[in-house]
Amino acid sequence: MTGQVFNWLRGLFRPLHRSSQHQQQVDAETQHLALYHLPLCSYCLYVRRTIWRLNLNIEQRNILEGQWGNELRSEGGKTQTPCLQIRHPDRTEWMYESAEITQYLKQRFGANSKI
Ligand SMILES: N[C@@H](CCC(=O)N[C@@H](CS)C(=O)NCC(=O)O)C(=O)O
Repeated sequence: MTGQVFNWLRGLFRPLHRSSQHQQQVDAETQHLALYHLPLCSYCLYVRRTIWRLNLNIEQRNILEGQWGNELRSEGGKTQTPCLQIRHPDRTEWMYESAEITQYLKQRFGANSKI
């Protein structure tokens, strides 16, 4: 019981560990994702923390820099952050809600995921 509590607590402060082969597989999948965000937005912070916890290499695009703000508005439809861009082979998906994004990432890349 104490061991379970300890593992749970440790998990809160350490990113998910994967074998290097598994991490490479995950890295290949996250190449198709990008997070449009603002550095001080609390919703973005929540998503960035999930990305850190899940040990994901996801490109982060600050909408105050370069073309990212314009691209988010013109292609995603609005400038709200956070927004996860998911590049499928045949289309690009723009996922806007922080709760939906974190749930999607946990399901796809969490400790109990198939990958
Ligand atoms: N319900 C959204 C709220 C996100 C939100 O309000 N983000 C702010 C920045 S912290 C924003 O983009 N505001 C501008 C807008 O909504 O157009 C979520 O949970 O992701």
